[in-house]
Amino acid sequence: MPHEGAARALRAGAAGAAGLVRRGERLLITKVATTPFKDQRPGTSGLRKAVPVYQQPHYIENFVQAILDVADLRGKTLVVGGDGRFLNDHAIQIILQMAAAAGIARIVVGRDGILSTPAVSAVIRARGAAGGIVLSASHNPGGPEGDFGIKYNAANGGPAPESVMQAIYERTLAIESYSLVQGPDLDLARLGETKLADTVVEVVDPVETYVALMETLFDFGRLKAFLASGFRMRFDAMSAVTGPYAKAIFEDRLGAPAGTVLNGKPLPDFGGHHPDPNPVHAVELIRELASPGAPGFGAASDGDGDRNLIVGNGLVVAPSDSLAVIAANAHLAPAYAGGLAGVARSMPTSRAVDRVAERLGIRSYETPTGWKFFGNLLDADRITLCGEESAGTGSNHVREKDGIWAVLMWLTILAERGESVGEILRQHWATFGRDYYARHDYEEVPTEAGEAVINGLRGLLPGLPGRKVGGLTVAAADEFAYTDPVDGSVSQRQGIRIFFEEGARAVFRLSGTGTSGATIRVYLERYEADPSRQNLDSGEALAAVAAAAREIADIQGKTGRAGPTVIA
Ligand code: VG1
Ligand code: CO
Repeated sequence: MPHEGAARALRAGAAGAAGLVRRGERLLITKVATTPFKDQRPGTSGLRKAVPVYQQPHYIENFVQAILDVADLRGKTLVVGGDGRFLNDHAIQIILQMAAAAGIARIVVGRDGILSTPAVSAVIRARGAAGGIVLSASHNPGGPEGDFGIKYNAANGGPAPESVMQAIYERTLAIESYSLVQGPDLDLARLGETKLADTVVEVVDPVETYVALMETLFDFGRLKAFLASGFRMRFDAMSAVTGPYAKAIFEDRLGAPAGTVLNGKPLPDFGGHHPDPNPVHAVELIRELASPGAPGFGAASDGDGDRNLIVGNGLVVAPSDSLAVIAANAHLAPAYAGGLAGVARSMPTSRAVDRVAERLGIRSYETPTGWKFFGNLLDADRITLCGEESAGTGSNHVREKDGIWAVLMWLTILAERGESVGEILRQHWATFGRDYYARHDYEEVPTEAGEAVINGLRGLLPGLPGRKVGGLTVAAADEFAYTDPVDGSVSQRQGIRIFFEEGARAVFRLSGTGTSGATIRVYLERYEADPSRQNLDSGEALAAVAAAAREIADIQGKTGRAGPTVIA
């Protein structure tokens, strides 16, 4: 019995397609006529849309065919997996059938269609695959009313570069047909190999390769002894993909007691929650860590396992600070004991990691938002660590950000230093200064209003230097553009930056992952070198720069919004 998608495709094929084009003993490729969708332009991280958009006939197939046409994977190996959200299993069967029709030699797929984003990256690299398809809308909610997404990763294990994603988009605008091998759904619950036409489909344990990689980076014996000594932690998998990974690592390998991993079963709708590890959606974990007798370390990851949140007793570590602390302490983990080649951060990420790099005498690169911009720097060994303010940190072990890796890094730092999360953070600030940081999001504003804010700021740029706003003076202002130092490719219009003389900065950009209207992101930071002023509430510390940003951008005038919908 063909699954719904194939049945739909076959009906569509009967209606107006070229029909069956090749008939072999076990090979039956169906070519289905289709017409382009105009909205399949990938954003910051693949093609992310509301589930009903993806449920339109041909929608998944068109985009997958565009990937297969551009990537040319004939005779090669492809890795496929996702975060288990609604549509994951349906889309995976379509991808298998289409990949077989495209002549891919071997498809490595996680059991039950499950692989976290960093695990896909690890498997691509371990298996020498030519690429991977990741099914996820990351931290966006799932379920029939939620979001779905398709990402394409290249042979280095990382998100395909902009030029490839642009070519895929252009292909979606010209597509006239797609091809698939008909057949019943494959059983993805059983490990091992089956064949779909001439293609080998290999179902693998989603956790194994990833856990083996972590064991090469960290001293598991040391961490196990630390947890056995009575140190307690909590990991909130948010009913998303990291549950099985976290249980295998923290409970099975490192011996933390059962129950250390919360919400450890991946659910198609994430239990109705946002699998977003931020202070709003991880509020229960934060509350538990603040209660008397709580464990000393809390962490959470997102839908697809690439983000992380680090929580101490009564405090949450800002992701930009976490990147800086990891950079300053990386030598404590075996894989990084020899030092770092360099570090990188996305432009809106605070400059805290730059201060560490300066002290270490290594280079800090500033890239546009999105992990794909770190790939070349990692491949060329210019950097070892990188991260983003949006709760992503990672290293050269894969080419994605990696939530559990960051947690193991922090656990290592806690074990080696024997201090609390709060003590480590305060000492870091005392040494390097503190970069107070916040992001204000204005979600679901009309697209034109979002563009009006950015266009308005662009027009103001030449006149901004010297302007005094709410007690601050603009020192410089520009629109960020990036020239990749490895391949020379240029990415324009990556965000408006306003620098103030008082050590503050405001950055404005539009989100490239939202699925309805525009989301304006305003990133605020202010440097404080004086330890006696490093324990302010960050809202208070950033009040002046927030007010200046609001006034300069005239967000209220252009959008009608008096304030942000989310403060992260
Ligand atoms: C957001 C974050 C960005 C991150 C991207 C994908 O993009 O800001 O830092 O790389 O999400 O992360 P945007 O364009 O909405 O600001 V994930 O974990 O959602 O794949
Ligand atoms: Co994610």
